[in-house]
Amino acid sequence: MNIREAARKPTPVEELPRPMMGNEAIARGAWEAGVKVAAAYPGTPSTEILEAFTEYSADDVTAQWAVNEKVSLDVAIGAALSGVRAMASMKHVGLNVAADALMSQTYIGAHAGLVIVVADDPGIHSSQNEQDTRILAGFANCPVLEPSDAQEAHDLVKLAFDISEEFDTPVIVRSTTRLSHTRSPVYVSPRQEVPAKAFVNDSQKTVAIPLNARRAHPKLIVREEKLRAYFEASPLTRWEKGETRYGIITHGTPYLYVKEVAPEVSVLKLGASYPLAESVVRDFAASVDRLIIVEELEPVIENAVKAMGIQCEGKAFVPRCGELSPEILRESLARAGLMDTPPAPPDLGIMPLVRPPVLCAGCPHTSSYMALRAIDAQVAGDIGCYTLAAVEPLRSIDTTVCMGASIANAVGMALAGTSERPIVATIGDSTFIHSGIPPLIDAVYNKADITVMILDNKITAMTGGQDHPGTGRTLRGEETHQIDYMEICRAVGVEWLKKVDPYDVGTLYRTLREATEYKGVSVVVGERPCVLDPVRIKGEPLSVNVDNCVACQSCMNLGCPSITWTDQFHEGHRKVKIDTATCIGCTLCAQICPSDCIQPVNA
Ligand SMILES: Cc1ncc(C[n+]2csc(CCOP(=O)(O)OP(=O)(O)O)c2C)c(N)n1
Repeated sequence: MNIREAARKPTPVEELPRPMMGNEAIARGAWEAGVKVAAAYPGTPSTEILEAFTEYSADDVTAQWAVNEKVSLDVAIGAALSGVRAMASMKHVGLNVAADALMSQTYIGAHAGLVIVVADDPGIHSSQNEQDTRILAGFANCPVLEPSDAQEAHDLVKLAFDISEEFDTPVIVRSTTRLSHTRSPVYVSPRQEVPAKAFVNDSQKTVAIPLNARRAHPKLIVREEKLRAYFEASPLTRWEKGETRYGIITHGTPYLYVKEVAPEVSVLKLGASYPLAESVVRDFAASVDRLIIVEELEPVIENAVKAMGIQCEGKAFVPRCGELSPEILRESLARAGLMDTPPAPPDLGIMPLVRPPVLCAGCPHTSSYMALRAIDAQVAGDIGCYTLAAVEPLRSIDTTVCMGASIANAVGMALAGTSERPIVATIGDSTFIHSGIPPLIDAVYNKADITVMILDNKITAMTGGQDHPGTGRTLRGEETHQIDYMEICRAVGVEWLKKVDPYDVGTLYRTLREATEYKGVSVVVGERPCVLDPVRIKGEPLSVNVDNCVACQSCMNLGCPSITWTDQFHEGHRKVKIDTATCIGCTLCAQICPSDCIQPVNA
């Protein structure tokens, strides 16, 4: 019996599989498993998991955006301890935010099923690092299941709920960008209603005080051994017999690359990478002449196998950074002398156009960063679409560390006293709610001398436009209380506070200059909705009167993708034009044009 047969219960009602993205399959699997509560904070590549729950009835599952990942996990924990199946989903760096809860919850247990889906981003397609969740999971003694495709993602999420309840532990299901965002066929089943249990009602178990934690820690280690025995006997650990000249232990999506590149060799597929199915690994190792570990990112399996005293090779040939692919695996196995070096791809003599990511035409963040550059601010940035202002032509962000870091980074910069420039923290609305409020309190409390600019575009734009408490709408589009940033700032003691429209360039410049001249914490809220959400905003486009253009190229400093070069010159400098199909008529370029040559098309 393979994993699919083990996990697929009852018999599927649909004979034909549905094409599903990994993230949709994860939500479907959770829904089928009877999940009652699902919470998440958006983050690529995990965002669509929670969004997919809107396909299902709110009577089946309450799915909601949390303000950050820790809150999402805490909500799921509360629900599981209250007796219903619950899930939190997040991107890999989200688990850092939720780690405090995870580290104690593995001591406490799950009661009803508690599943945490974490989507890693090998290759850093859309993240600030490429950390490997398996390390944090091992650190927390939390079992990890690793699907290879959408069907397994669906099946393993269901199985994860069963494991969680049977072993009384949270279970992590680890996805990656490739799996989360790839569509493949999935056989689905009906929902299984799981009766709610009573609230756990055992404070010795659920109150993490030293006395209880001291008792829980040894139990956690016993549980790890039970889980190991379970994975050793489980179809999750699949030995596919083949040639034994060398054998490969692998996991997750790399399994698919192994089957493509070396279909003839013996493979041990680990559907659970923590704890390791030790006895099977030993038998497998003894059955092959050379043991190769093919894993994406860190040598987690390799180190565990070596710690068992078994000789194996992995990261000596397989890259530790970046995403694997069949091509990279072929090169790795060639480096190990296990196959011929693949021929170099033919030189087609053409290079794909290099297109760096840019802020959208009309993005309200653009003028804020132009203004900050103009006043020569030292800018502690944060994470969001606006991070693109770190590169040319806006090039006005000096640091970006992680979500919510900007304000406290600015406090530190001001304390260091090494800069003559005004210190400004810039932070998006969603990020401010995620983790910007405590550092603002800290700044006021410690009498910092900084300016904070909240870039309120009324959406979580970076991850595709999710609602949050500042939009006044829930995941399912219902109206709810809408946060007022001015009120929050006043409540924490900010005394210099102004709201501006980033499309009003003159007022924006003046306000930022005044704010930075203030001694203490000043806050500027730049309020203007994202041009892409909820519907693409499009006003009357602008055009350049080329005859009047003096080629000063000031408008080019906006980095607006609608402004392009012409073949005409003025005193040796190239003139510009506006692509009216993409221009949304924000007028930022017209406002900064010194020769007044930019006007609405129909003016
Ligand atoms: C801990 C963590 N969670 C989630 C993300 C993914 N992420 C990056 S920026 C961002 C929020 C962006 O929204 P906002 O601050 O409103 O800025 P915008 O993109 O709208 O300009 C999110 C959710 C992340 N990088 N780190």
